[in-house]
Amino acid sequence: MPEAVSDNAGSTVVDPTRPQRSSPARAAACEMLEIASEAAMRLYYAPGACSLAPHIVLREADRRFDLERVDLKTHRTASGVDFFTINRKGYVPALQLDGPGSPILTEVPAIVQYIADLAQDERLAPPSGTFARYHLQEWLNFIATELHKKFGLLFDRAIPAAVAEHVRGAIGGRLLYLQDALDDRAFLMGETFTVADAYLFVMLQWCPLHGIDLGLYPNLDDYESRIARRPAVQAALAAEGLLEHHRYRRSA
Ligand SMILES: N[C@@H](CCC(=O)N[C@@H](CS)C(=O)NCC(=O)O)C(=O)O
Repeated sequence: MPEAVSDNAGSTVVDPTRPQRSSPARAAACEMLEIASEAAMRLYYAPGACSLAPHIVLREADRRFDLERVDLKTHRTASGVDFFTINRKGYVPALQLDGPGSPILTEVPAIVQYIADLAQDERLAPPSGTFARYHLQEWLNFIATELHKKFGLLFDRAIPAAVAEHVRGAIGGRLLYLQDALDDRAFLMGETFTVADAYLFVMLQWCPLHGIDLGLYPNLDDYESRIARRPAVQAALAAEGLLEHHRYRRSA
């Protein structure tokens, strides 16, 4: 993995080492993605939030990027900027494509696909227009709507206990589906880690926070553990200060 360097503003800079996998479809797509071809992107994140998914993907793709932390209570960034001026929706992640004043991309599924396309790495996302790409989007949408949105309710301490219990049950049903899906494959799309796995990994980190025992879903438990060992994932967890809290870290 490239070495990460932190500055005093809560930013991290990662040295570039780009994969060279390419295809004609990829090359065509990348012509439209020139905007951030070599520039350092900036990911606005909060530790352990869904922004961890694009953070992992940036590292898997060996992209050069800066990290800037956002305080989700005050909506201020580490450098003191009102985060609503960066993302009018006020939530992380937000990816600034090319330095101050450049376009901002939001929404996890859009950001992770953008990074994969820039990296020209067909391991992270199949080429646009292929059936496999729609299959990847099927997973991203499933994670966003069937897991992420439901977990969002559980993070809201104001919801009544009975509603929380109902939501936990609904999440459990989706985890059961994933448990079955992972019966015959290592990752959601098959034998290769994709951006959908980065997103699902983050959802699985939230299970123990809400009393959901991953041990009830052995395939998912193994999957989480396998992904956690990836160098890019370890680096992202470390950069967000999460390594010591990670559920699979065991003391000697
Ligand atoms: N639909 C958004 C959801 C993003 C989201 O829920 N972000 C949470 C953290 S996981 C957040 O920043 N919440 C704070 C807020 O909404 O003010 C996406 O896919 O990016």
